[in-house]
Amino acid sequence: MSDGMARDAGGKIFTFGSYRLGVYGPGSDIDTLVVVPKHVSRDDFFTVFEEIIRERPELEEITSVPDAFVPIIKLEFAGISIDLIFARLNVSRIPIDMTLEDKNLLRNIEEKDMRSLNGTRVTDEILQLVPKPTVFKHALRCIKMWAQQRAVYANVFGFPGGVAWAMLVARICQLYPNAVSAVIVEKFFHIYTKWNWPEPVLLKPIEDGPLQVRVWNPRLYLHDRQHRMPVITPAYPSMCATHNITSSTQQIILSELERGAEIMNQVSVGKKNWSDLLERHDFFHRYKFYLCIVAASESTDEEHGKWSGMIESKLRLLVQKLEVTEGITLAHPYVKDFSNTYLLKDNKIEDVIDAYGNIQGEPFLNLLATPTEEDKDDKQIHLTKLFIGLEINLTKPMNLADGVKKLDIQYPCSEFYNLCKGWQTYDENIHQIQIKNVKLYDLPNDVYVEGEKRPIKITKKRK
Ligand code: 3AT
Ligand code: MN
Ligand code: MN
Repeated sequence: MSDGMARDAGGKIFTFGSYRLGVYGPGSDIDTLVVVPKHVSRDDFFTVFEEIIRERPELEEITSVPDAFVPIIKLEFAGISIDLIFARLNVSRIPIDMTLEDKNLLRNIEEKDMRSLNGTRVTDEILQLVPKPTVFKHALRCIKMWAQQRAVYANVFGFPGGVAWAMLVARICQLYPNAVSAVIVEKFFHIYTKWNWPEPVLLKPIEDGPLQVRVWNPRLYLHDRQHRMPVITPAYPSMCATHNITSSTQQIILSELERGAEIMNQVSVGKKNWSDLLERHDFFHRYKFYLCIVAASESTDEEHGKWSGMIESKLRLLVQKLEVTEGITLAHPYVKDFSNTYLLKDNKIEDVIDAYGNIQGEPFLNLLATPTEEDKDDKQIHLTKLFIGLEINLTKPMNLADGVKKLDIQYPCSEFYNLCKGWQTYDENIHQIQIKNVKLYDLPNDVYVEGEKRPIKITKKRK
């Protein structure tokens, strides 16, 4: 192809995610989609294009994952995190004024390309479907901040993620096209506390399309009928963005919405402030019993990331197993993990894992050194811990051996171990997993943020 022809064939960069929606913060990345005409291959993206980027002096870090579900190149470029994904369309030219809304663009393209296009197609449609984009953005910023503070923002752990919260806010904007952002936020809480779940939240009627792909349809698919709080993406093929919500996380989301509605009522009569709405959650004060799930590896940071990431992605399955365990009324997953790396020296790996995740182990852990640049090749252990808060009701007679009521979580835990150990690249010499019971007063110190006081046990003195 001549230079002139190549230039005419074009290509275009789109964005999606929080950057596209205009709700990014200091920690956000720029989610970017590169769209190319049919003569450019995905292979070119990961070879030719990647090399061009690698030669740039602004480049600080680069990781490419060509065989991911959505293949991606992650960059730190001039101090900015950028996620780059790629889609090749079945057209010979990509003009500069091209948009991606036409669903016929999805014809005769590969599945990976279709998945890559989805993020931009969804965010673009959301912005088109709200009456006043600026009102929407400001209201969404508030809801995002609320959801983060209240620990109900995390798709992997069974809460709505960024796209789902965006669509939930967008629907309220449609219902009140003339409202300002503060009113949208207030209506948000009032409408969703009264919503008739599992009635879906839709921004427009679900469309049919030209492809052999599944579109969300609870009448047709049992799977879709099981969605408890469906929030449906507008772009063809419509999907449910809240697939991961379980019975427990639904209960938690609903009670947070109730709290929000109540505070909004009080704000409107001047008894409370907006800052009360955005108060930090009390997850590590709220339950008497917690489970701490520890993922550990004796290998590289990157290897550990894969192992702990896999466990995180399966955590909601443990939550679902716990939910149906007798004596457990709620299994509440926390939305963040905590990680540490220690030099192993002469210590046994089992001892480190045993000490990790409760306050009793802290004196021992504090004696271990964390690796520096110098000893990065020495033997080290990477640890990640996750928490599930348990609400327990043992009023029903159960396991009455010795007349003592006891909660038995062996079965869900061993099922979870098996699930994790069934991972394709599981290696028992490298990967470890442990689930331990931790009582409220035994939680480790690092779960509390600066300025947050850990709960103190009030022991009644006998007179
Ligand atoms: P930040 O402001 O960047 O923290 P965000 O909403 O932009 O929030 P992300 O950058 O993590 O969040 O994700 C942007 C979009 O990329 C959301 C979703 O459509 C897609 N995405 C993110 N993670 C995955 C994933 N693991 N698999 C598929 N799509 C994903
Ligand atoms: Mn992003
Ligand atoms: Mn991203």
